[in-house]
Amino acid sequence: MIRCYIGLGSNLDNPRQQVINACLALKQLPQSRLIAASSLYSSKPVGPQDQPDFINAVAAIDTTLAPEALLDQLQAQEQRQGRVRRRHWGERTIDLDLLLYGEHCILTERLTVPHKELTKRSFVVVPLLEIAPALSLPNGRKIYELDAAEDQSLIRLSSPVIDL
Ligand code: ROI
Repeated sequence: MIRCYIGLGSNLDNPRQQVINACLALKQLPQSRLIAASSLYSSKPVGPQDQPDFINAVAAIDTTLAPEALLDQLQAQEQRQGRVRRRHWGERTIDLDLLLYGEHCILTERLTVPHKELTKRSFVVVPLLEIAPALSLPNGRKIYELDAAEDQSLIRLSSPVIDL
């Protein structure tokens, strides 16, 4: 089993419910087990500012799916939730990003792991810290050492995503 971290984000069509539904879908993934889900966070958009705030969360799963098979599953769920993407760095119904796949570094046409923007984005780092405070990146860097971990602008909503 490989421990993987998945970032969830939405700012369209009832974002809170979109993130909850995606998290419920992670619970049903084949060859996998949902290990943890963070609280929901409200975050200001990174990218164009004339779009709604996002709801973000991070989940941990253990899986025996290969990286691209996992990516297929995540993209299929995005489609099931009617993902629309109106513009680059714009609003979206649901985004499911494979952030980390164990300690592996993966660079293929479809996949860059760790996720390129992971270390810069507080909407990923802060929920990640909540569920895996001691986590290190494949390069040995602790996530609590990242500048993005200090961002105070993220608002943690009281509700946890789902019961495990
Ligand atoms: N901004 C926030 N706050 N949260 C996201 O999940 C998110 N996702 C994106 C872009 C548009 C870059 N900005 C975001 O893909």
